[in-house]
Amino acid sequence: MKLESITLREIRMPLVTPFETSFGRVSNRRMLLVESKVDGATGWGESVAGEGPFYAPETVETAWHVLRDFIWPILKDRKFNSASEIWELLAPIRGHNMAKGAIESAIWDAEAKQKSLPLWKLLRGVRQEISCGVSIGIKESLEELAATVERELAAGYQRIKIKIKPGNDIEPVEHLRQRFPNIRLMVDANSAYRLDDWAHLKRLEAYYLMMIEQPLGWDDLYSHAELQRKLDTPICLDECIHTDEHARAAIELGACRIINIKLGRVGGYTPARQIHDRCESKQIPVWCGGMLESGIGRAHNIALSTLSNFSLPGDVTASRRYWTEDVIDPEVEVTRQGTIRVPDGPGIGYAPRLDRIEKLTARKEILS
Ligand code: OSB
Ligand code: MG
Repeated sequence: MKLESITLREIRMPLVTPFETSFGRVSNRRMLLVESKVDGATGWGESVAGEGPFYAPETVETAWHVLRDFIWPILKDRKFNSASEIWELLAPIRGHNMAKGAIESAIWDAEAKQKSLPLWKLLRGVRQEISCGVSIGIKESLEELAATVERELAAGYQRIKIKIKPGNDIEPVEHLRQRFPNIRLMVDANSAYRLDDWAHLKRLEAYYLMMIEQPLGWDDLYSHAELQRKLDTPICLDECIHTDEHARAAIELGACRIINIKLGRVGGYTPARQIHDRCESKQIPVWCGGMLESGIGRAHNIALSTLSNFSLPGDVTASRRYWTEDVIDPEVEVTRQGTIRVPDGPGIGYAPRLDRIEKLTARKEILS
């Protein structure tokens, strides 16, 4: 196989409602899409880098720079046998996983299309329907939060995750537990606490949460191990797990009992599957996180979620929760049971809407 060209596009899309986490609020998403041509087949990927370096060190700008100036020169004219070799070819570049994940996933899509196979089958996925939960941002009031939860439950979603931060944690959790005693509930702090806050975090244990996601420092495995020893509730790591080595360390240190896998955070399908397989062998369940993706990234998250150890509902949801109109056809839809039926078409199984993508494009560069 040979990569003939890549097209980088930055698209801008306003969110249906602003999304607030402990590290900030986003109303307009900027997303970098990668279109790759491999032996005549076209594959699509999305970089999940944010507008600023607040979730992870990368941004839309750094991803663009690294794709154009470092990744493209390595991959152009390079022969490879399958997309599974791309990750290793990019090993000389340290970090920049979101840039790597965007192109790596695009090449997987192209390979699947070339073989007329759904991507999830090429990846060794085992399920045709995935379970969905929702991630709900920090809200102005408890009433607004409860109304949002009510709506998502009515839509069928199987578990509720709310964002928390210091000063906005115990109260919303207590309120939701009183109102919805039996739902599967969890929280995500996006690194807003310090180990010193452990006694405060322990108060959350009164509300039987499924897990507490990423309470401490974005790269601080050791403190999470100390915290996990003090808590009965499982810690789930997100930000901390950017390599398979970090996953290994986290598991061996006892820093978490669950891992959230995001394609972009770990650099693509090859590392995502390594982490998935490692967790499976250690009986650590995983689920697929989300990064407010357009339909392209959403489609990839669906394919990833078909792997066997994705045994907990993920943050992969219907297009309409975030976008008035998505960039794929059909849009991602969720059943009344809170599941997504995995498409059976070749590649990601959703067609990019080129007309709409072109309209949303703020800049574009073709490398060939
Ligand atoms: O921590 O999972 C996170 C969104 C942006 C950055 C980080 C996170 C999130 C979400 C949203 O929780 C998940 C989604 O795409 O629905
Ligand atoms: Mg998270």
